[in-house]
Amino acid sequence: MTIRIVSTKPFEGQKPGTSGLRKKVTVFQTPNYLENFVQCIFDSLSGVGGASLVVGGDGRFHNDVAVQTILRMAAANNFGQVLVGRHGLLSTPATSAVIRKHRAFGGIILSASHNPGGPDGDFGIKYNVGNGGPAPEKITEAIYARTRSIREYRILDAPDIALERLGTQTLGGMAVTVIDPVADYKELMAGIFDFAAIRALFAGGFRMRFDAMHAVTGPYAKSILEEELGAPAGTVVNGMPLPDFGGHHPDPNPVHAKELYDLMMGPRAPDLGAAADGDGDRNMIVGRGVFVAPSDSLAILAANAHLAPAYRAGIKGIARSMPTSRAADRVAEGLGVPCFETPTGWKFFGNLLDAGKVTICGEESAGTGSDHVREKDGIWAVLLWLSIVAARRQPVTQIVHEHWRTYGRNFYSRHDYEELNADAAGALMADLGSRLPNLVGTTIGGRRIAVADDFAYRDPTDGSLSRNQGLRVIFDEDSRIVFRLSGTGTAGATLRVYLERFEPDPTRHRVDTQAALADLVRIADELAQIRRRTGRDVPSVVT
Ligand code: VG1
Ligand code: CO
Repeated sequence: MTIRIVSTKPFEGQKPGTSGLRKKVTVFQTPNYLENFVQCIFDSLSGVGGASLVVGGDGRFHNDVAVQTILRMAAANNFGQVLVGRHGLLSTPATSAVIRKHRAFGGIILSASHNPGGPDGDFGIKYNVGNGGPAPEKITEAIYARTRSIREYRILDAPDIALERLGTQTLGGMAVTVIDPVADYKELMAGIFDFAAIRALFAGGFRMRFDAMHAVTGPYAKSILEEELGAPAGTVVNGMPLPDFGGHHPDPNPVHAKELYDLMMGPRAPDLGAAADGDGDRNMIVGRGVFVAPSDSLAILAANAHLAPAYRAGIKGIARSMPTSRAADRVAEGLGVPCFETPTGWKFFGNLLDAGKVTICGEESAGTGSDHVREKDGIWAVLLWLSIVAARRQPVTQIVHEHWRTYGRNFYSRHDYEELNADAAGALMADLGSRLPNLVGTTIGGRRIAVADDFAYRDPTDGSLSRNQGLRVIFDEDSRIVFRLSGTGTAGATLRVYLERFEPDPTRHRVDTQAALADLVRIADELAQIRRRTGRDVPSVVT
């Protein structure tokens, strides 16, 4: 087998966003497009000779082709071993777990997460480092810089690896070990949770529905919930990973997981509804008649984590992304532990977790996780919820309502304006950003602005500074509006408007979220001139 050195030219725009490089499948199918990016990853790392790499993806269209290419390139770039999930499948949190357990040098995850798949959908690739977490900005910036000067890549001329066959095969001088994508992850979960307690919960008649959205979590959920924990067959729906996710967005929210949501709001609702996204790092939790907002879920999981064995001694701290509601801050305060506010994207949690400063992390976009891996973890969140329900012997609804009574409620919603003209969206942000300093101390819609700034974050462990992480407008009486442009979309620009208002009064906790936030929605439009600048009267997605 020979190593070919292929000459190539740089592609525009191979800049990793919030979570890796995401483009249309058709872009990734352009000759050399994937190869260039993979070579730039390898070129940005030192010491890969003889090292091991983990490779897997969420099973979306093009996953199989990309995996074979990456294997051949890893062999040509002197990796010693690749661990790859059977059929090229590995969820994002499982990849993180495998990297850590096998002390791999790093990993490549093929996913565009919650974005739609199929030949006309999206594809993505991201690199994770040796701690199991997404590459920090220093590395993603080096990769991007490299994409602008790349001249050649290395690839082995070799036949495809049989990805359906467990065990070790060789590719040139490199070993390729096909692993069961679920085994290591399941073992990790068994060490964190009291499986016997959850088994007893199901044996006692507790019923749930888990919607895998035809994405990667199907095999994990079936193996853990149904086979290991005794949930009845049929608990997991849409459990077969499909290249086009059955034509849906594998995004676990009330809009895209509508069938599950409607079931949970209806008379035949089981005790718990849950769903996960394309690559298995996000989760949605719904109780009978109550949707648990992701920010609330983070706060509730943090407040109750001690009910699961791994967290029995208490948590060290909580970290949340800046736009995530401040419900978690109240729990941290109550527990007497620190709460960190980071920019959007899981890569910012890695250092805090490595330094042992925090145990639980979360984002408003339905991601929660802990120090067991360095990614958010959908199934973990479901298992922690099940543990809490089993220990407290209360329905989800009651747990949520009691939480609000104890800590107050942070009404929270995100309004997305998708596929905007990128220039118009950029101008909106630039204009608002330039006006922020003058807004402090002024009053709008009867509310006084206490803080208005462009969020910047200095990492407390390595001192690195990340600027332009979202525009914040914080009002006196504990309400807040945040404006950000998405870093994961593939068409035009997406404006995210995050709205939050704290309500201490329990008699007003059952109000509809959108009604509770209605005046903040008006203020957001007045501040940023959303309708005028984007031509949109209403957001495309409200979560
Ligand atoms: C979105 C979410 C962010 C999340 C990111 C990756 O980013 O807002 O919280 O970390 O997706 O999640 P953005 O830049 O579009 O707002 V995943 O599950 O898509 O890897
Ligand atoms: Co995801």
